[in-house]
This record gives sequence, C-alpha cells and structure tokens, in this order.
Amino acid sequence: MPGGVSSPVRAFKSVGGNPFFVKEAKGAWLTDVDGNQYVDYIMSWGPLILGHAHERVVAALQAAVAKGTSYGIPNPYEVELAQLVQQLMPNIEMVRFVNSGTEACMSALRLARAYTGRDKIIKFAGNYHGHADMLLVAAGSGVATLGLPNSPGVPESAVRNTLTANFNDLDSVQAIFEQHKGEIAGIILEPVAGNMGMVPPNKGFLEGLREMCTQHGAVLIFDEVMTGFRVDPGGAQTLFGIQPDLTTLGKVIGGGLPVGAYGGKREIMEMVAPVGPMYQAGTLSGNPLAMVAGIETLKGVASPATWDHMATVGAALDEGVADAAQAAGVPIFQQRLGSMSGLFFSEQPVTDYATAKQCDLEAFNIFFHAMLENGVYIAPSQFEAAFISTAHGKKEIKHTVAAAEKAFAQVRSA
Ligand code: KE4
Repeated sequence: MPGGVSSPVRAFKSVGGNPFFVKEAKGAWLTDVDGNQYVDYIMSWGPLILGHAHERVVAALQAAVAKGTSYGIPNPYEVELAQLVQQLMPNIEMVRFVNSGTEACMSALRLARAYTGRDKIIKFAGNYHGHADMLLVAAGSGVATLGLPNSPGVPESAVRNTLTANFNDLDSVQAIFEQHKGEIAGIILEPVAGNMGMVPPNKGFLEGLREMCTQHGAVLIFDEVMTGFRVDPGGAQTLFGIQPDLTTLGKVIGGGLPVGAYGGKREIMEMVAPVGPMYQAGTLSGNPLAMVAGIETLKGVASPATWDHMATVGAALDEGVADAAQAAGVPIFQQRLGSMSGLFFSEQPVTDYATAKQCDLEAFNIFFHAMLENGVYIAPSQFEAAFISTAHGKKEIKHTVAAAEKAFAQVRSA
C-alpha cells in the first residue's frame, strides 16, 4: 500500500512522523491498536456528524445487511434518502447518487458541459473537488491562464479547459468571463472553503458569482461535499441564501459509508441518462447499506436539538482554545460555522489561499503533535477543517482544552 495508507492526507506527510493505526471508534473517541485514546476532530473527514458507531446508524445497518448488501436494482432506501436530501436542501429538485465526492463533482461538471454545450470550467485556487483529471490543475499563475496539470499522469489536454480564479475575488472571475466570452460551462466552488483551512465567503462573493453565472448562462455548482449539513442543516446554500444550479454532496449523506450525490434544477438534471443523453453510471450507486446509514444520519441533521448542541459545544470549545492560546501568547485565527471550524496559526485574518499559505506551518506541526500526545486528533494539515459531532460534549471539551494549554505552551517554547 503506497505510504501504508488508502488516501495521501492520512500519511502525516506535511506534519511529519507516522500515523497511528485505529482499532475502533465510538462517539467522539478513537482507540488505536496500542490502546491509546484520542478525541477525534476529523470524524472521518466530515461524515460522522452523529459521532462514530451511533446506535441508530449501527442498528439500521445491522437490519439492512441481513436483507442483502447490494441490489443494483431500484429500492425504497434510495427514494427515502433522496427525499431527506430534498427536505433539507429544497433547491435540489432532482438528485443522482454516486459513490464518492470525486464522482459527484466529476459528474456535475460533465453535466454543466452537456447542458451548456461549452467546454471551459472555472475553479478556485485552494478549493479541492476530488481527484478527477480535469480538477487536478495547478493554481493559475495568471487568473485567466489555461490550466496546467498539477499531477503527473494528468495530460495537459485534460486541464486545458480548467481556468483558476482567486477565492473571494470577484474581479478574478469577471476577468475570465471577459476573456472567454460564451465559453464558460460553469463555475465550481466550495461555498465555504474547507480545503485551505476553513475560509468563509466574503459578503457579496456568492451573490456576485450567482449574478455572473445567470448573466453569462453558466452553471453555478456549489460543491457541498464538506459544507453540506455541516455549516447548517441546509448547507451553505441555506446559510447564505444563494441558490446554485447544481450541488454536489458526499460525506455526511453516507454517514460513514461510501456515498456521493449531485443534484439541482430539474431542467438540468433531466440531461442525465437514462432520461437525457449525458452518461453517468455506477455499480454500487444507491446501495442499501450506504442509503440507510445516510437516512439515519440525515434524520439526526434534521433535528433542531442537533444544532443547539453544535452551537453550545462549538462556542465552549472555541472559547477554551482561544483562552489557552492567549495564555501562551500564541497568535491564532479561529472561525466557526455550525459544526465546522478552522484554526490558523496566523496573526492576520485568513480570507483566501494566499493568506492561508502565509500561516506559521512550523507552529502548526508542533501543535498537531503535542495535541496528539495529549490525546486529541486534529487534521494532520493546516489546510483542513475541524468537525464536531453530537457526541462531543463537556468531557471532550475539558480534555481538549487541557491538551491545547500544553500544546500552545510547546509552540511558545519552540
Ligand atoms: P471524496 O472523493 O474524497 O469522497 O470527495 C472529494 C471531495 C470533494 N469536495 C470537497 C469539498 C472535499 O473536501 C472532498 C474530499 N475532502 C478530503 C479532505 N479535505 C477528503 C480526505 C481525503 O482526501 O482523504
């Protein structure tokens, strides 16, 4: 297994050292194969908003697995999950389930191209939408420059039509539309960036993108694989009141099982086979186990008590961490939206990829390892977000703040 991992970010490359191997998990806690325990703020990179092995999710899976693990046939579970998605994100008139966020984003971009008959797409430096070839493009040196691959194995032809703009910079998007009039099929973005650390949209940014897409007949795609049901029960589109044409989903809608989805305006979605000519398919799409895990998880998302809990726990956690940093004299920049948060080792606000990259990565790495030594697992990269769940409570906050006091002291004395 390359690097001993099934996904690169797990290998601790940017923070150094080797990852632990997990034996089991319950609620907010992980236990590694040596018996060490950690409070988990990654929660499998977002999906486990109800915590690990939630009793309702486990019970639903146990009941479903006895009736078969995969059908490859339409089943009521798919319909129920689709209805729950639509209940929480009414802007999604039709939805197609796939098996990962990558598949969801790849398919949504193919659909934007099919619907408009245009080839070019716009993404933002620092946004990540999975590993499909067309999205593995180097952050544009000049905003309107044609895409260049940022990974071996991606042919220049695959990214030539991918243009890169700057997050929270409407002028950089306008420049591309002016340079490529009538050629832009769509814009894809994380409406709250989570892959450069957490960076919310500036006031007016999402509105500006909505107007530009409407004006130029381009498809606006919100990649809510991470923000969906995390920043708000209805995702960023509900929190900020902006209606994208298409939305991509993943993570939370599978409750820890492999799921992705794309959906949105009926007029666009009816381009998708077998109704329309745009082809997209998947053997395990809509499989009963992923569907029931998603159903139980979204039922938890739909409960107002969940969001009261996130507000209470989130505020107490952030206050404790801020006090610990201040006591140690370590400058940090923290932000929170619902159950998702960001912590930067930066004296200035972080508003885009350029300012995110100016963070003190050395301080972050010391902090990461000190937290791990004190039983707290945060993402092994400054450019990730943190997640709480309904299983995080007073005990976890107390444990985390105590660890943070020690960790900030180590950063200070380094
Ligand atoms: P997956 O193909 O990994 O299910 O989803 C890709 C994806 C799409 N869009 C957004 C906004 C995402 O954050 C992701 C995946 N997120 C990363 C962590 N930032 C997953 C962790 C990993 O790559 O191992």
